[in-house]
Amino acid sequence: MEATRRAVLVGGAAAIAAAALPARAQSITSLGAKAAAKGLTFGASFSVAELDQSYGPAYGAMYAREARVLTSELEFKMGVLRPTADAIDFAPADRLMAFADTHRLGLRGHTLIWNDYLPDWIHALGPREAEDLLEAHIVTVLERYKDRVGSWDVVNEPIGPWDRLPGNLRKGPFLTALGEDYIARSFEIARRTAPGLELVLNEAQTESDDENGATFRSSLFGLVQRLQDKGAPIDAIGLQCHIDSARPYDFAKFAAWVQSLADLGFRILLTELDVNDRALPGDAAERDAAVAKIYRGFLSEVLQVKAVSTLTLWQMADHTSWLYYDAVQKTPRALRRPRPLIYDSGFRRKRAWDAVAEALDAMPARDGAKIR
Ligand code: 9MR
Repeated sequence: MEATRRAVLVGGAAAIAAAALPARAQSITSLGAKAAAKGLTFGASFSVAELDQSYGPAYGAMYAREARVLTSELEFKMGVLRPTADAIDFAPADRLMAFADTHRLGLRGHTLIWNDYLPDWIHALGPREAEDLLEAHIVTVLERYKDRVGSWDVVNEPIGPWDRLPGNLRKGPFLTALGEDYIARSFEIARRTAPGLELVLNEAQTESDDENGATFRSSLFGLVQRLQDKGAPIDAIGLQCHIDSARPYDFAKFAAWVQSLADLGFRILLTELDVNDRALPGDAAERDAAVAKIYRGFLSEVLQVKAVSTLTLWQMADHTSWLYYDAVQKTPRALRRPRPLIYDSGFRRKRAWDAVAEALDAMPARDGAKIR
């Protein structure tokens, strides 16, 4: 019964073939299984709206096969949950829970508090109202989902050097209302509301070996130390890792910095890995090889850091990437489309899949991992 239902959901010969394999042979070929064998959690961001596309069944099957944890790409964002001041729309998040339940997948919540991508009504709030919303929002969402979503990006992207504020903090209604304290406050509310959840501070743009990367690294490091001094209950630091082929990188140097962050006493999550291929060759095969090389180079260094406990990609198939949607919107007629991920738009594994698989096979096991 189970095999039949799965095969129907997948809707493809590949899945029927996979269902016929013995359990071990089947699981060892997935990235989720490879990572789990070393004590690392592997997954990707997921959008329930993709399930409604013609390719929805193949999309769902890919996650069921490869991932052990899903990150909500949109479903917990304030723009989706709180489109207006007096309504909360839990339907997309509930649908995500249902998908994860069906496939027995873990969940990461992204994100509770973010000073960006907010509906206009939140930007219009006064400081007192923003403070009240911060508390009410964290409590409401965690009360509802705490038993199901074990890890949360409590605060996303606190750093924004372009705003030229003290500490290079990113401006927005929550910073305006509470100053830097909005961050510690968010973590305290989350811990108080739902002890036992993994509480993560998530940040972008720390990876590149240029001035921008250096600014993000030092600003984040300083912020994290100040938060630690205050006793803010932060369990882990999330590093997004949107690698951009147009920027310079020194992955060994970056890994050393990740280790220094871990040495402060944090677990590290690589939360949004993908590779922007904009500076790579036009030819798709050549580009796929170059993208794979970047995945390999990056992961072979960063996964050496044993404090890295989770690796999540930002989507898994090229055509569902934010980079792809962005490109379609900006250049609707262009023939070239981004190929930033490990599956192509026909849900075929790309060379980047092999690169990730090899890096997972080669990395050291995490402490306490049960090697099978
Ligand atoms: O991929 C997400 C895209 O579909 C949304 O329009 C956008 C705004 O909500 O957010 C994108 O995801 C971002 C994530 O939430 C935070 N880090 C950067 C991600 C890519 O922009």
